[in-house]
Amino acid sequence: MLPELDDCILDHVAIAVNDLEESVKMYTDLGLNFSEEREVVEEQKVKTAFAHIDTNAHIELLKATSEDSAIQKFIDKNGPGIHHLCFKVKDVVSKQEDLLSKGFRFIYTDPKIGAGNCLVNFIHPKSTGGVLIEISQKPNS
Ligand code: CMX
Repeated sequence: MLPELDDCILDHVAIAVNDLEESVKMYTDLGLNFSEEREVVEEQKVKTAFAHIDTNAHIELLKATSEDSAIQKFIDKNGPGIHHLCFKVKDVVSKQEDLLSKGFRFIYTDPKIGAGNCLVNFIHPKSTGGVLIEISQKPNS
């Protein structure tokens, strides 16, 4: 049974890449269907490309737009690869409060605007067993 929207629903798996269009081509060859849209998210210092993989979930390719981007730091340390999981939540502020009360550590004190004008925050990988997790609220939801 699908979870209610109050629960976490997989929204995307994000992959850090060195070359956005080369990676779009590779995943397109694998059979993914990318939107033509490319978004620069200034706040996160990234350029993104999205492909639907089912009704809810996407693959997000992330290219750093600056040397001090979290994505560039990740690639410098690990090389390209899976960077984070993102779960869609109904209310990011109340989800963050709930998770803080359960001991999770967040990167930002308050959520920020992310790709697609979503309101987002990230759970530190040190409090999730090594997986960076984004929670995201769609605009006007
Ligand atoms: N997944 C798992 N572990 C990660 C990680 C990732 N994506 N990125 C870093 N880490 C690890 C580091 O390797 C380090 O591990 P060790 O201490 O064992 O070496 C640890 O987390 C903490 O590292 P840090 O030095 O405290 O912090 P970093 O400078 O490496 O930054 C993080 C890590 C998560 C705080 C930073 O990447 C961040 O603020 N992320 C949130 C924002 C973001 O990722 N933006 C890009 C995506 C934007 C989008 O999707 O639109």
